[in-house]
Amino acid sequence: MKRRIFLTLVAATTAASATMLAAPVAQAADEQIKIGFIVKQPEEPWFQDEWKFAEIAAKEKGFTLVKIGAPSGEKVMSAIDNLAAQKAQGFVICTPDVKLGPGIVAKAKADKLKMMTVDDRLVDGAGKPIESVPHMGISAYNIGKQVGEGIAAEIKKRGWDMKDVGAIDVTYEQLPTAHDRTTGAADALVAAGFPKANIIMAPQAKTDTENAFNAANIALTKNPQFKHWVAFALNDEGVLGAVRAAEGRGFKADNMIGVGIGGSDSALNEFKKPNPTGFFATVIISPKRHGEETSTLMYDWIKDGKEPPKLTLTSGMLATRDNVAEVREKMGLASAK
Ligand code: FCA
Repeated sequence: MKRRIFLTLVAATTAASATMLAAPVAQAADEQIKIGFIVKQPEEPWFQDEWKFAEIAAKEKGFTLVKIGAPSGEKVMSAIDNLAAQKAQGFVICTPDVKLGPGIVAKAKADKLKMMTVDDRLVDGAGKPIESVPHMGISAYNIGKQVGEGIAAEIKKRGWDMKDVGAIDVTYEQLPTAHDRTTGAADALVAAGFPKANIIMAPQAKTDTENAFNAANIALTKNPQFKHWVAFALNDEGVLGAVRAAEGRGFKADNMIGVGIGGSDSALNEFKKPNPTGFFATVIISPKRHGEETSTLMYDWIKDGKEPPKLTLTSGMLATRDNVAEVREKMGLASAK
């Protein structure tokens, strides 16, 4: 009797170890690396470009990319749960609201997902950046300065008297990177001799063209004294809103110098128009670094346990319709379209 039980146990153990031997293979197939890429405004060309470059990384490294648009806090939270349910191991995110920071960090932790942020850095309850989460953003203040310097150089080239020029400063103060960009632009203008009083703040309610258009219209209506206008904002979409508003009041390419930040389709389509518009230039930033490099960093983290650098700030290059192709080439973006 005892002997029979013993033999049964041996058989059972052997069967179990056979299953265990087979297990790692089955597990490896299940454990395909899956990475989420969550963005706040999926309709914006910049974010489409980020996704496109993230796809390139996914193809090259052989991971699965899950693209999710999440324009609200609720959508972000369900996107993270959804990624966990799909057995993703991590995600890259540009959040719709940086103040969601602590909530997003807690959710990722509860779902055991690695996370890094792109473009917009999360802040804590006191408004300080959450430094424990790896982040890749643009060097916002410096890029803003490039915008302001570009505008100032063009004002001088056209021989405008700066006292006759108004500047539409399309602001979005609740987003630190937006604040830093427009502050950099305003500072550079003032440093070039532009009267500070001629810089008109035009707060936008959302970071899109329509809201910038509405904000710029108010600035234009309230300031009929200016002969010429210039405009800057956190991105190309904001400047396009100001350019369209100015056009509506008769300030066309000859009397408007708008300089954006981005260099995705919003800017490229404007440059492709047969006649120049008030959208004079853009500081091209890199969706390749922000899409391909971030997702590769996440992949290496999941695969090899190598954590991404805590903070990476990328740079940009000013481009007008005349040299946009050349600048895109220099930034390694030429083959992407
Ligand atoms: C922010 C802006 C985007 C883009 C990105 C780099 O998220 O909203 O338009 O400029 O930074």
